[in-house]
Amino acid sequence: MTKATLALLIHGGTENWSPARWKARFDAVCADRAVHLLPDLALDPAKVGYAAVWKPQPGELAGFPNLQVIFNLGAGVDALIADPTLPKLPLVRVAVDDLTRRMTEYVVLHVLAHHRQERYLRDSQRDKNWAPKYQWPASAISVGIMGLGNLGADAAAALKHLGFRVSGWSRSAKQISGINCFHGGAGLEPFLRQTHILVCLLPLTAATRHILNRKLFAMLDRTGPLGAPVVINAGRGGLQNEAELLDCLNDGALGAATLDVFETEPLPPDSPFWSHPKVTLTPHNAADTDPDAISRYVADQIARHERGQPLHNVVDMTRGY
Ligand code: NDP
Ligand code: OXD
Repeated sequence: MTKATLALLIHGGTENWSPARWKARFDAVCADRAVHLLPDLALDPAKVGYAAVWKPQPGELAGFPNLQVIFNLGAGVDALIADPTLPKLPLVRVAVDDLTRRMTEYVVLHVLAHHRQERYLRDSQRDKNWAPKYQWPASAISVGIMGLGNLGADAAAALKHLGFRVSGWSRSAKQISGINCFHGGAGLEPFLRQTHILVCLLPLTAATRHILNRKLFAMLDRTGPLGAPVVINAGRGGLQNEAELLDCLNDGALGAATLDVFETEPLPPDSPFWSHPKVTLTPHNAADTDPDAISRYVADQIARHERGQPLHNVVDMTRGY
């Protein structure tokens, strides 16, 4: 029997999102299944059973009468959920070790950069200034992670291993060995009050939009060795109120920020974040989705589905993640 076709719909515009590269990887792992890159006028829409997508335009997934499952090629599904034309089918998101490890690398890199005073040291090198500052132990710094899902929990474990005091905040209650866990509305303030470096790995939902704002920053602990609280956001740009974030950096409510994500991406050239002296900026590549790892993940999930087994990591449309 001919297997249902997998349609690939990829808009990205960056090196990692080369449609041809993704097609080659999917061809390799779906050897007995037709894989088509959309748009493809020669493709019979009735043959498409699965779609693997990155940033589809509204309406692009309509018109496939036999579509069964949509696979998002990333972890964050906010843009897909916001599309009212999205077919009402299981939507599967990425949750693979490869992506998780990449995010943990990013979080560790930037927590360490703040903790080890990288900005001061690079400035000192430029100025030929041999003036070491006291180096606090990691145990003097409390890192608070918003979001204790696949990414947050792994980053928390790595930071704990390095000796930081680590806490986390999630929607539901959790018990994670060595991590001080808070949850829900009531847990937010106590979580913030003891946090020096705030790492945001939340999904963007109606409940989390603009959660990173002045009121929240004002609750962070200012008494730590870094002098003022630091924010690292690698979740989504819509989590931060950018005007308030800038004001807080300018007036000292925040000491520094590392930002991988922005409300408008690519970040416009006139954005003040580009040249802000307290901002370390990366172009939404904290954790790239790797075509090798993700194509295998999707192929495995399709095989499970066709054996009648449940799909993993299906998005809960009511929660929004
Ligand atoms: P998960 O769904 O595994 O985890 C999400 C976490 O956020 C959970 O702990 C969840 O709580 C918590 N959460 C959600 N809503 C709330 C809320 N209202 N209040 C408190 N906690 C909440 O997601 P991942 O860890 O896989 O990914 C997180 C996000 O990271 C993605 O949605 C995406 O936006 C972003 N991302 C960014 C990348 C980048 O390169 N910059 C790459 C990959 C992902 P609970 O556990 O109780 O459900
Ligand atoms: C993702 C991302 O959601 O790259 O995977 O942001």
